[in-house]
Amino acid sequence: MTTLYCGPYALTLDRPLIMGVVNLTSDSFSGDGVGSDVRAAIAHAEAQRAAGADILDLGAESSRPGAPPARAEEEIRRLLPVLGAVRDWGVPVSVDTTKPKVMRAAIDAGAALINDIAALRAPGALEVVARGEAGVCLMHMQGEPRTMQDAPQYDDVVAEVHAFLVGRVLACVAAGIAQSRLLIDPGFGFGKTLQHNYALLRELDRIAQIGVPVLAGLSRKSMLGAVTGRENGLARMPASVAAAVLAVERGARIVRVHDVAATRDALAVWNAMERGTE
Ligand code: HH2
Repeated sequence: MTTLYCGPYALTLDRPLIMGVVNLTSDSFSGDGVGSDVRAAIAHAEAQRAAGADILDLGAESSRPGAPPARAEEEIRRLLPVLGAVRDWGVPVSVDTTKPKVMRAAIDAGAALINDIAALRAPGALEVVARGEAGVCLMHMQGEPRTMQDAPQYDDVVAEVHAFLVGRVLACVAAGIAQSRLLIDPGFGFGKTLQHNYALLRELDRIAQIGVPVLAGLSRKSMLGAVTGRENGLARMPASVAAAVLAVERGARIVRVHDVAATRDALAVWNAMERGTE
C-alpha cells in the first residue's frame, strides 16, 4: 500500500485519487478560470469537492503556453482568501506555484501540498518545502511556459523525462524531503509535441516504475483537442475522461482534472474491474 504524506494528511493511494482544479486566473487555457472573484473561486472549490475531489488544486498563475509570469505578491493576494476558506474542509489543498515566496505563504496558510510545474528548481524552493511537512508534486517541463511550445526536442522523451524526475526526487531527498511526501508528473503539454505527449502516455508505466506515485494532468489539454478536433475546453470532457482512465491503467495514482464528477464515475468502473464490487 502506498501512502502520500502531505501536511496533516496521510493519503492512501490504493485507489486512484482525483485532484480537482480550481483556477484563480482569468486566462486559463481550459476556460474555467474565475479571475480574482473570491466568492466564485470558493463556490467552484465547493462544487469540485461535492463532485468528489480528493484534493483541491488552487492555481493563481496560468501556465498555458505563452502566458506571462504573475508577480509573487499578486499570486499570494489571489490565493490566501480562498485557501483560508477551504483549508478546513477536511480535504488536502494543493497550491500550484513555482515561486518559493508563494510556497512559503501557502504552507503557512495551511496548504498540504505544493504542486510545482518547475519541480522545485527555483533557488530556495527545496529549502522552503524541506522546512515544513507539505507534500510536493515534481513536474517535468522543458523550457518555461512563455516559450516551451516553440520547438520541443528530445532524443528519447520517455528516457529524458524519467531521468529528470529521478534527479529531482534525489535532490528532494538530499534536501531533507522524505520520499513519502513526493509525487512525480511527466508534465503533459509542457514543452512537448503531440508525439512526445502520446509517447509519454503510452509508456507512463515506465515513469511509474520509478517508485514514486505518479500524478497525471491531461484534462482538456490540446493533445486531446488535436485528435478529436474539439477546440473548446469543455467539449474536450469525454476525451479528458478517457485520458484519465488510460493514465490510471498505465499506473497513475492521482489524476488532475477539471471535470471531477465525470472522472469519478469513470474511475468507479475502473475500480470495480480492478478490485471487484464487494
Ligand atoms: N497542468 C496545468 C497546470 N498545472 N500541474 C501538474 N502537476 N500537472 C499538470 O499537468 C498541470 C499542472 C495546466 O492546466 P490548467 O491549470 O487548467 O491551466 P492554466 O495553467 O492555463 O491555468
